[in-house]
Amino acid sequence: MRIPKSHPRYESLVRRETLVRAWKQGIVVPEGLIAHGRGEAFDYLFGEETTAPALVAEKAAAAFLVQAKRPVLSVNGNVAALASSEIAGLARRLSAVVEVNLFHRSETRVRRIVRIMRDAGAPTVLGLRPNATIPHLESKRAFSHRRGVYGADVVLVPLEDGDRTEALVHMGKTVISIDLNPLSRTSRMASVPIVDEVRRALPTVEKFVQELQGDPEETTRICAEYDRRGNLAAVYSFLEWRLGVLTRRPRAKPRARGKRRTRR
Ligand code: PTJ
Repeated sequence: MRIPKSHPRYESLVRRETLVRAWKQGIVVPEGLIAHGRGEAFDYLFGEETTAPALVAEKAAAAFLVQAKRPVLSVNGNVAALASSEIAGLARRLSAVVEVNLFHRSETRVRRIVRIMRDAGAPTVLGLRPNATIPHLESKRAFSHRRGVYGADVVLVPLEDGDRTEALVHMGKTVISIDLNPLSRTSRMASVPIVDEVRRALPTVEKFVQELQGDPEETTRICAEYDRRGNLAAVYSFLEWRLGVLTRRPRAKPRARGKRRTRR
């Protein structure tokens, strides 16, 4: 479908079309379209902008990624469809491994997504022939790689499910999530929950990585001072404030139509 550029929701409609195309190509699963709708609903509440608390989390995420010895970026169908070049850019900057890790796993889908990530320029992309299993995880997300998520010290998990986030945290990893739903188990379990849209969050994290790579003192300070509870509380306060603003906004007066009524 051709979307006119003048449409007030052009960006959002293009993103939907991208996902539908990726679904037709067998990259995104139907459940991924549902997940996207949930994300969009939360993004409306945030005003479709990166909030101040999200920016703080994005800087903290960058600091943990810069300090990491074995950083790994996890990619699923939605992320490959929406943000392959952003993930590849971040992977290059960090010399990080990308692992394709799917909830609705099939070898065909993994192969397709590995190819997308390689074409986008990610230096090392794992996913096929997993050689490790994440403990206490019953879904197919458990299939992993020793050089990938399984062996990582810091893992970035955009659009994740709560089970794996919890399992990775229990393995002692620093888990950075990107999820527009601040109430999801992922956001509540992650070591650094970023509550922002994936395509807005990733370039911002990369920009902070670039800054912090030249500033080890500041990187150490941010990692030491980051307060995940305080940051999530700030996200909830932001939502409260925004809903309050929307409730109090005065209604526009209806325009008078036709003849003006004369007062008697
Ligand atoms: O490709 P697969 O097989 O690994 O499956 C991928 C999905 C996304 C279907 C799977 O991981 C899943 O079911 O995820 P959930 O549990 O629905 O969680 C996805 C979360 O991502 C939800 O909380 C959404 O609010 C959030 N989300 C959706 N779109 C975006 C988003 N967060 C940030 N940016 C988005 N564009």
